Amino acid sequence: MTPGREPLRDVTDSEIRVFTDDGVVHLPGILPGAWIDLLDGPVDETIADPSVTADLTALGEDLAADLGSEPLIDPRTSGGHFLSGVDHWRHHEAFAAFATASPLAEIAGVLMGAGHVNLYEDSVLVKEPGTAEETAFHQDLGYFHLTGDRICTTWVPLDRVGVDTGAVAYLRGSHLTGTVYRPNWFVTTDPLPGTEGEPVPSIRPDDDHPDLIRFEVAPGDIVVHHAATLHGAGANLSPSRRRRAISVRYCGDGVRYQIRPGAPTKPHHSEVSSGDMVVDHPDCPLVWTRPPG
Ligand SMILES: O=C(O)CCC(=O)C(=O)O
Repeated sequence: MTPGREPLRDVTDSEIRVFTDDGVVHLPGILPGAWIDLLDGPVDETIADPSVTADLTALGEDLAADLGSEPLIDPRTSGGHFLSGVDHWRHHEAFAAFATASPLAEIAGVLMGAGHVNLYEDSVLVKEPGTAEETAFHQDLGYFHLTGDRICTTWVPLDRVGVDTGAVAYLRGSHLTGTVYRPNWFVTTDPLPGTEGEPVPSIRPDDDHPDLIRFEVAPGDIVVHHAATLHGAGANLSPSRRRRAISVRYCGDGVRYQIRPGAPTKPHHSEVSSGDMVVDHPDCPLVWTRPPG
């Protein structure tokens, strides 16, 4: 049976303020364990299937060989793989339930002060034990064909994650600058060909920077960041601990399509133009509406 939409607790006013001011907030103990249990098997199934998941470790090696790119590697470890896929909700019942009928959409809507929420996409992001690749600093907005303020990512860990196993690091307040940064390959800082935007500032997840923040998280916690917040993640230095996470990305009222050259497209993007309002569509469904009152 699919677990329900009820979170374990409400989002507090102070958490809404932190999200608004910092562009990221850690919500401990909010997601019922039944959702984690439901996703455990599907995530492993997904990363075992190369038709739906990319091996970003191999991609980094290919980019280094073909383009002379420099993968962002932590030399203290090797042997693990960074695996990632996108839009699993379109093909897999458990991912679809999680993205459309879990507490996530309401949590995103409340944090964004939205009247309604549409699903943009989901991603699986796994760093197996000994994964040397960092996640290059980037801003989600440059990958999304969207513009507006109410766009966010909910990062949901399936394992305990700390600094040594690939915690995500966020540049506090970076969502407030209005800058759109050029998307990169995730495992190198090279921009995706044909994309536009400002170059991402040179930051590594363990830089000693006063505004760089990371969270120790456990299953049941969620970290939500604004789509304009700069972030990246460390390597997984552990020889035995996995770092599995699912990101589900949402947008709310006031958000319009903005077709960004070179960024990855989805089927319905060919049917819309820059400036069109995001409305309910099978590829970008309405998943939450604020109750009256
Ligand atoms: O999990 C990671 O390594 C990066 C996550 C991320 O960049 C995202 O979900 O937007």
